[in-house]
Amino acid sequence: MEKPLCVAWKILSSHLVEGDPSVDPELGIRIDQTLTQDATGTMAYLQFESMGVKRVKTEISVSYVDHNTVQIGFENADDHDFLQSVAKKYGVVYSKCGNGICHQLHLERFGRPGSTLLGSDSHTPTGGGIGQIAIGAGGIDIAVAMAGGAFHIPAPKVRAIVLKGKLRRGVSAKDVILAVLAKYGTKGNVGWIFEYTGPGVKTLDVPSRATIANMGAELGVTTSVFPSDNVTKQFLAAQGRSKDFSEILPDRGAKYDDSFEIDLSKVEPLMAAPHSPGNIVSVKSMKGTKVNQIMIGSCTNSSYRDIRTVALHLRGKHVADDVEVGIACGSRQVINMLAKDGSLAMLHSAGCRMLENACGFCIGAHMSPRTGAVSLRTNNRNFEGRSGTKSAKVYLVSPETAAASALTGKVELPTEKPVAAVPAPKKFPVDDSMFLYRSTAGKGVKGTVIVRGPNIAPVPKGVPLASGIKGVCAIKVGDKITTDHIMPAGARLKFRSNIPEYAKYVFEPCDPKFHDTCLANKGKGLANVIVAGESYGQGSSREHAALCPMYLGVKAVFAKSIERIHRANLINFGIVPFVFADPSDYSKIDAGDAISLAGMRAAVEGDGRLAVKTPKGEVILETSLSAREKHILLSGGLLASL
Ligand code: MIC
Ligand code: SF4
Repeated sequence: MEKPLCVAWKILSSHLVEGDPSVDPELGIRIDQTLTQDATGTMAYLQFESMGVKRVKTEISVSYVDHNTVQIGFENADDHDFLQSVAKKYGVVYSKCGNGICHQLHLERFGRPGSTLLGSDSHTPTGGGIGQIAIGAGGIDIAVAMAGGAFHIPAPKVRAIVLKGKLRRGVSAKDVILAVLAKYGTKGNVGWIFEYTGPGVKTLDVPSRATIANMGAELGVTTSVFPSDNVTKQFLAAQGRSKDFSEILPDRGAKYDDSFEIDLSKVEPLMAAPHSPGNIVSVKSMKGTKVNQIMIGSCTNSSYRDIRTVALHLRGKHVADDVEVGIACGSRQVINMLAKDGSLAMLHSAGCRMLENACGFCIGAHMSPRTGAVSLRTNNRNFEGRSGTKSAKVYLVSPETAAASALTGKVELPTEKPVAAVPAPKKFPVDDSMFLYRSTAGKGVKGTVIVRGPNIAPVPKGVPLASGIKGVCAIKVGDKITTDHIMPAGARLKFRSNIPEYAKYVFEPCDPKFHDTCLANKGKGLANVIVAGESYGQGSSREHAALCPMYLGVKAVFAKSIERIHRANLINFGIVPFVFADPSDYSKIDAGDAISLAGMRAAVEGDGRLAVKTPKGEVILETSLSAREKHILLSGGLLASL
């Protein structure tokens, strides 16, 4: 790449192993670090095992346990044991359950400016807060990266988000990313990297930058990145990691494909109204709305800075009688700091329920609100039903708005009675005792036997794409179908390591009969097709949203548009991601319609154009595939293609 370069291209070009950004639509990059969490990790490691590689080949790979921590029944504990033994065997660092949430922990202890990080979780871009190119992907892509393979991204366009000024008291990083979401929404950003730059950047500490980068996932971008500057240097020094620091600033005159300026001093407290993180309204406009529940934490807002700010709001006061407040900190480090400075006592005394330092409420695995509740939450997604209560109205807010509202049980403006800013700590207390196998990282321990309880089922493999297939529309869904609709989490999360069992719940919130319909069609030799509207597969990186449909005989998705991670997961599991050449053709297909897929293999081999006959006439579909993607699809998925 030619200078002057922005931060994103500095890191990408130093990791480029395949493709030329000026001509190729797809690039391969070398991955330095990987992370997995337990809910996606079991599949990632099962797939890694089946690749026959002896040990991980990355600079560092970390296996976190933070999602499936409730342990009602044997399933979660089975998964933990499996993950621990795999980590030991293959040279992965294992973060024991109870250590904290993967993104917060990785930022604290491993994130290195200038490196690449690939994680089996869509909020992996949190690492952008420390100057990493950190990307979320499906588990099998992480397995490939752990085995030393490249990761492929569409050659990105980079948008500069130019920050100037300084946030007012009571306004914080969450409001900034909500302002970005207000401008760009949750769709139409596929293929972009958002790079934060400008004089306002230095006014934001690393946890605040991480909050912004984290929720970039909701924009649907490839990732978000901040420069690595003096603020980063101070953060790493305070974590005892000065050796990991390197300065990465944009070159003077760096070129961007687009830019947008935000004057931080003008940002208002904002909230995302039900049921989309892109549905932004001002807190002012909602002031006085009765609230039933307030949940604080998640990988977006669970740093010491965030929870200490909440404690300062609640100090010497009590939460309103008719509101329940739950707080989940991001890590043991955060909890230890809050214990030491008295914040924990302030929060307990104020009547907050202190939860485990895990994903919990964010994924509907704890404290689901009551029927029809208004729940204010500091996490990043408010998809319908994700809280575990379909009728609940979840609003995403900053910790400041959450805390101010907890006191009255109504939506309050945090700028009216702001608390003092929490200064960036000079020294964080470091305790790495729950990171196991650090000394054998990259080497592994010979003779380790992998522990496989009954919850660990073998991973299914796809079959090569046949020609002359007859298909049927197994389901027709609308716009913005998230991976939570396709493959629900919450109470179903414990089946992540058991595909035949988990597959029973595909599309449970949309059509509980989907599983039976698909198996019946499969029994008749028909291929299942999913028909969808805009932004199909928004949200998480869970490859189960492709793997379980593959298991049920789904061979193609016809959508108006498909989100980045989900599209990659579909290809990885041999499901062809088509878009309608004319979006109005969506109305020509209904559930149960016969669809001839006779030319699908030829379309994948050729230019990606497929004409299908439906009862309402011909429909033209398109898919734009790289040679690598064609090979995977024709083979029946990534695992089958190796
Ligand atoms: C999420 O926030 O939706 C999750 C749960 O963390 C997912 C991962 C998963 O489904 O296991 C994600 O963000 O990728
Ligand atoms: Fe966990 Fe929620 Fe973050 Fe996903 S978004 S990693 S469920 S805290």
